[in-house]
Amino acid sequence: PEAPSARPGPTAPVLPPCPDSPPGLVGRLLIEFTSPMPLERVQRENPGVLLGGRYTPPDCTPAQTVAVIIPFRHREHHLRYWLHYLHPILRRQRLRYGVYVINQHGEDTFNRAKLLNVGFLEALKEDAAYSCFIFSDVDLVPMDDRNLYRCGDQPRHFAIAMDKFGFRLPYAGYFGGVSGLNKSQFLRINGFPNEYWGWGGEDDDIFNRISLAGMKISRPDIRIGRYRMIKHDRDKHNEPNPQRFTKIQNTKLTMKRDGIGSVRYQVLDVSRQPLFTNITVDIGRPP
Ligand code: UD2
Ligand code: MN
Repeated sequence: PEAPSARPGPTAPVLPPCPDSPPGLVGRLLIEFTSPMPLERVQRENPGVLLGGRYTPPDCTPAQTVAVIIPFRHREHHLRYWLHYLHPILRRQRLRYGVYVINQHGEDTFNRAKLLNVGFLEALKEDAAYSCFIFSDVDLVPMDDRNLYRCGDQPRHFAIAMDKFGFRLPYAGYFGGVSGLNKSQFLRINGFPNEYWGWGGEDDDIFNRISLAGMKISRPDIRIGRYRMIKHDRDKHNEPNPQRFTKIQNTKLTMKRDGIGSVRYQVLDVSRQPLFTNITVDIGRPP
C-alpha cells in the first residue's frame, strides 16, 4: 500500500505558467452588431466568469493580472455587445482579468481620460495584484483574437486598424480606442490628463506623455489589430472640446501637475455584476 504522504494532499496543484502564445485562438472573427444582445444570454455563454467580471484560467498561471477599464455613460446596449464578444476572447487568451465599467454620474460634460484615471485607482483598490491596465472604449471589438490584451515593455496601442478609418492608422501619433500600460509605465507619465472635458484631444495628450517620458508605442501587426466600432452618433454632453488643439501643445508643462497624482473624485457606488464591476463616480464638471 501507498504511504499516506504519497497521496494527493489538500493543497491545490501548482499550475504551469500560461504559454506566450495561447493554444486554441481562432484568429479572424466575425463581428456584427445586428440583433440586440440580452445580458442573460451573455451570462449563460460565460459561466466561467465570476462575479464582478473576474476570470482566472483553470489550466495555467498567467504572468500578469489585467484590469480592463471602460469609460462609460448611457451606452448599455454597446456594453452588452462588448461583453458578449470580449469575455470569450479574453478567456481564450488565457488572461487573469477583471472588467471595470467607470460610469460617469450626472449629465455634466463627459471626461473620458479622467474616468480612466479613476479606473486605474479603483481597480487597484479592488485587487492590488493588477499589473496591467487596458483602457477600452465601450464600442470597440477586436476582429482577431491574436491581438493579445496584455502589457509589454512599452505602452501598447491595440486599436490600430478600425473599420471607420478604412482599417488604417489615421495618423502616426494616434493612440485612441484601446490602449494598455503596465503600472510603472502609467505612473511614469503621471497617468492621464484630468482636464480634457468633452470630445477629443485626450488620446493625443496621452501619446505626448508617453513620448516625453522617452517611451515608444508598441503595436500589433496591421492585419491583426483590426476593430469594428459600433456605429453611433455623438453623445449629448460630449461635444468636441474647442480647447483641445491648444491643450495638446502644452502637455510638457501640464503633465507634471495634472494626472493620477492630482485626480479628485467621489465614488458613489460600486456594484459587482455577473459580467463586470460597475463603479459610478462623480468626477465634477469643467471649471
Ligand atoms: C474617438 C476615440 C476615443 C476617444 C474619442 C475622443 C476611436 C475609435 N476612439 O472615439 O478613444 O479618443 O475619440 O474623446 O477613434 N462614452 C460613453 N458615453 C458618452 C460619451 C462617451 O460611454 O456619453 C465613452 C464610450 O466608451 C465611448 C468613448 O467614451 O466609446 C469615446 O467616445 P465616442 O465613442 O463618442 O468617441 P469616438 O468614437 O469619436
Ligand atoms: Mn466611438
